Amino acid sequence: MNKTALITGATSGIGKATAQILAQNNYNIILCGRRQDRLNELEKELSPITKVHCLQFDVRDKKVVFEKINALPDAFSKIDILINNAGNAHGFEPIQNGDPDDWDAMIDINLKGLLYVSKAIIPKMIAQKSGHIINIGSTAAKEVYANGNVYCATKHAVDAINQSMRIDLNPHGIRVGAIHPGMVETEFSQVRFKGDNERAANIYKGFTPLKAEDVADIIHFVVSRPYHVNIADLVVMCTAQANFSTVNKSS
Ligand code: NDP
Ligand code: 8X3
Repeated sequence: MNKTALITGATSGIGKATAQILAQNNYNIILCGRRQDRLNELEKELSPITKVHCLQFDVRDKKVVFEKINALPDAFSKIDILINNAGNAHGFEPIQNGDPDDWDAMIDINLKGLLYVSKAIIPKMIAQKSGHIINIGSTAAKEVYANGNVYCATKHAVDAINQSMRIDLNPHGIRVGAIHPGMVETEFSQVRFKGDNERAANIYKGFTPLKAEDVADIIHFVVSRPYHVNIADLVVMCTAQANFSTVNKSS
């Protein structure tokens, strides 16, 4: 029987590319995101090759997250793989100039949203005595950088939650691991710079960043290992990047 993967943040970037590669490899997919038009478009693209179901919600909306996950149709109610991917950076300012609304957004989406979705699914995985949770962290989970403050804090928290989940779910035979990408050219910087697309594009000038497909390919590798193999923590950067501020722009 084909496995079912629920992917948050499937309307764009890493999440969308992951839905595409998993669909091509016979996983059933539950696509999550806020933008209904994007969900519809991707469902239309993937439906000819696999079973697809869309869940439209904002991960910050605790009540709706639980309602929608608990109301999944039978064909999608056994979730084998949860990919906690939804998230973004909002703003890029030194801490003294940061906008508290941006801080709320990052803490509520990147951290609390990940917890709500996980809490809605973990009891099902415990009952079925199997499951695989992949938490998308970042190199910002491993280092901090100027102006990254609260985004880095949320990703450090994802790193900590990932480790804690692995310990707490160990008795239940559930696999838990994080993937921490460096710079990936997606809509991420457009969101971080609030629609200043020129500034966003400049971030990736002069070198070859990771593509969403590169990360998706790794996610597919991770989920397709034999069940006794758990890739617990994986950091991936483009060759040009050594850390956030060390990027070889002549490569
Ligand atoms: P994108 O901006 O392309 O995608 C972000 C996704 O998250 C979208 O599908 C968006 O969907 C969803 N999302 C954002 N806010 C919410 C919300 N409140 N509720 C539900 N869904 C939400 O960025 P990426 O693909 O790059 O980012 C995916 C993950 O990878 C994030 O966790 C990010 O932090 C992480 N990451 C990204 C890196 C990069 O350089 N790009 C590097 C390291 C990690 P919608 O707007 O439709 O809700
Ligand atoms: C996103 C990548 O380098 O902006 O997590 O922190 S970075």
